[in-house]
Amino acid sequence: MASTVAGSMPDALKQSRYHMKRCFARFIAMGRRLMKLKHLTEEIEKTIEDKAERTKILEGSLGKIMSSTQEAAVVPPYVAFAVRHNPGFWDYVKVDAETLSVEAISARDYLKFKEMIFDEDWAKDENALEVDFGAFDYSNHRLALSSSVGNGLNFISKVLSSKFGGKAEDAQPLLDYLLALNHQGENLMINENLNGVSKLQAALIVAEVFVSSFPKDTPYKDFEHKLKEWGFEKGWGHNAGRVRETMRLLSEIIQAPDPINMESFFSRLPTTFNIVIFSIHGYFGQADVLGLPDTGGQVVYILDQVRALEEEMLQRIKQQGLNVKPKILVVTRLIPDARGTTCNQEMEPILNSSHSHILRIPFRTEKGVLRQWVSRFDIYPYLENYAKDASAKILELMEGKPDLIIGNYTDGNLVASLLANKLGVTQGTIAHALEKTKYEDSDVKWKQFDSKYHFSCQFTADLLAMNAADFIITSTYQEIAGSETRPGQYESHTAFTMPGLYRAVSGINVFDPKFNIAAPGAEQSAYFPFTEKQKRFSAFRPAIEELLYSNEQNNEHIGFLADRKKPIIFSMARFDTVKNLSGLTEWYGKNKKLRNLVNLVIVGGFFDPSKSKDREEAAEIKKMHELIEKYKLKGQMRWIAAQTDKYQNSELYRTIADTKGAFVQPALYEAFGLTVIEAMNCGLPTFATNQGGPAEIIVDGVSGFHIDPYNGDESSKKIADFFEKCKVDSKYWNKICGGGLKRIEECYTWKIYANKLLNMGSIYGFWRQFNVGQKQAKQRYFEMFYNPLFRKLANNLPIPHEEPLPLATSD
Ligand code: UDP
Ligand code: LCN
Repeated sequence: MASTVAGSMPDALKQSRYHMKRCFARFIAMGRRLMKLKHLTEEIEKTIEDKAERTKILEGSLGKIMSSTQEAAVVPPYVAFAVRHNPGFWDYVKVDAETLSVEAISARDYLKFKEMIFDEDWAKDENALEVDFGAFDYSNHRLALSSSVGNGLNFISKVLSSKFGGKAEDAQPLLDYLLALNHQGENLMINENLNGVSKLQAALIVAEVFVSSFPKDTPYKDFEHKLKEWGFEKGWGHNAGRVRETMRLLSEIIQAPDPINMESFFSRLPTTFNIVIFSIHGYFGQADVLGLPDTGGQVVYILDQVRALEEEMLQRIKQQGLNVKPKILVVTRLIPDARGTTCNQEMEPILNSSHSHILRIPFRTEKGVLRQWVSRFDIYPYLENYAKDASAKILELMEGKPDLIIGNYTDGNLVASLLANKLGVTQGTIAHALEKTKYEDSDVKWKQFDSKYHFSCQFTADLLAMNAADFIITSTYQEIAGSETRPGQYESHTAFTMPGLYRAVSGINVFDPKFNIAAPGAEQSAYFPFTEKQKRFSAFRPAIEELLYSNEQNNEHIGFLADRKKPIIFSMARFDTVKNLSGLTEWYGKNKKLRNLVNLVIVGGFFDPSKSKDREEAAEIKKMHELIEKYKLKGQMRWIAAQTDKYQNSELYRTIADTKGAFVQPALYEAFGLTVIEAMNCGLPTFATNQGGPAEIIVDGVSGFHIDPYNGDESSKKIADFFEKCKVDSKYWNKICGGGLKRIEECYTWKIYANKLLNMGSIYGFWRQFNVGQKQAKQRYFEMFYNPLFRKLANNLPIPHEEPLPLATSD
């Protein structure tokens, strides 16, 4: 696309040439550097001192370009700008600071400018390694509008409709796909007798008339025989009514397809009986694990997801008229030193499911099985062996290949890619939280971060997996393409560079129809409104009373609440830096008004930093102790160690609602934020970070509030204002509570999710065959990077010595 900025910027600069020359002189005066929007604005403010003049310039076309600028790479005499004028749409230009001439440049050249700041030799190396996944985008199947991003399923249904829209023979790929459908070698839907589109078409007409002669609820077995003679197999429906509808759908698709019929036909196909879900790091269990390091929402999400998927699969299989038991395996890591959890057991049935299990496979090194927990940042050297071991076990337990493999987070997604490539199975990925955008400039400054976080491995694995995947599930739009002002997590992988390692000139395209938004829910049998008195888990009341109000200071709680009459503001999270629980404590400590109005309760971590093996957790614990001392919070604040019982936690949210309190989610960045929807489900007004998913979940001022984690004073004021307003307007608290509940009902339930995901499995299973050339080329490219690059990086990571884990306080 032609650069719109290169077109408009010269005129814009010309209009205020005098000031701009001075601004640019200032930009380059400090030599090479990377400037963010805030730096550019500061420099402009310093240069153009006259406020009226400055406002005039910034409100004009130049201001518009500047405000869309994400960053600028200064390499005198040039300043190269990366301008994002809409989600997913980027322009790159370089401006000569002396002459103010403007030239459009490619993403590749822009990245080179950036590299000049951090590693000049690499930038100038003509043979520096470039990654270009875009080179394999043979088809033009790309969305064009920012507003359509994340709607891949719908788009693919439209493309397929247009492909089958002409002659009947166009439907040959669909016929081939149907012919290949089977369950353990037994044909489904049709057999070889119907091996031509016109044969199928004619047979459908006869069969539909035949089936229509039976009452709708006639079971399939009563007319199965005749259909089989004509070449039809099981799978069309459990009774005459359903079979007829499915046949009609296919006839209409062959005659003149439309996207709605297409999606509904694929949703009926018997394609998915066995699903493998990888979630490797952390402690994956059903009790006593939440809040342990690296163990949070992903575990909750997957267990709820599995139950919803199983229910949906059982319903579909029944409606297909089949007698098949679905199988879902959640494949995770077996941790011998399991800290009192079940993570050292190989198999565990998933509670409230009938056909789903957790399968645990240990990490194997040359010295044997690794006993201790490993941080998600250090996990890479084990994954290849893990994939091999998992593959053998899965094939054995499922008695064959799965129909769908879903990965979770970087480690699970990489292993899912390795396995899906090897077995030729449809693959979906879920990031939960891509790490790259959480740390500013983590790509270009990767060398600074690498010893601690191993981003070289992580970003490479992410890139490989997102390209290998047939479809990508996200929880929100912002995860893919961000917001007006902030790039999305996937978008940040479009073009980036890690000088000395590789330059990704085309990493991922957010307009790729593989992206789909399917938001999770919260299990409503646990998270229901505080007003539903008869359902409440009253058995937990004494324990919660103890947790919140007992004066004792022990291993489970410190601090106390002297004034029980005050409402409580509550937060709960893993003790990662990014969760910013210490930030919230500091805001509270500093804001006298807020301290007068409410008490603070924090749930997370434990109290002895020396007992944490997780770097960030230990630092956060220390900081919390310091803040409690500094602001003398004892008496107004209660810090409770991580809580692992979901039902008790749900009652805790409701108890906070009883105090007419609020939930606060202050994260510096939150990919989605399950606690936000848990709190909202319980009817608790919620203040959540404007950085990431919660900004999309909550409509500010209607279903809760947004807060800016980088502006603590403003955020704590907003919370205090809310409680003041509640004092004068007795209905206000209920209004926000009701707004939150309404929002949840409309958008965040597991039923909607499971239906969408199974539809994706079915349609993308066909789509990958439809685009087999591109798929194979990408797979080869994947191998080319995996073998010499990723493997080498992963094998450089240290393997820890065997050593006993320190006892956890919560054990
Ligand atoms: N959680 C918990 N106990 C704790 C901390 C968190 O049960 O001490 C649960 C919380 O209720 C939620 C999940 O862990 O279900 C955290 O998910 P979220 O999406 O908020 O954050 P993540 O930890 O995945 O980054
Ligand atoms: C990981 C996170 O960090 C959260 O933002 C999500 O809610 C959670 O996974 C579930 O997807």
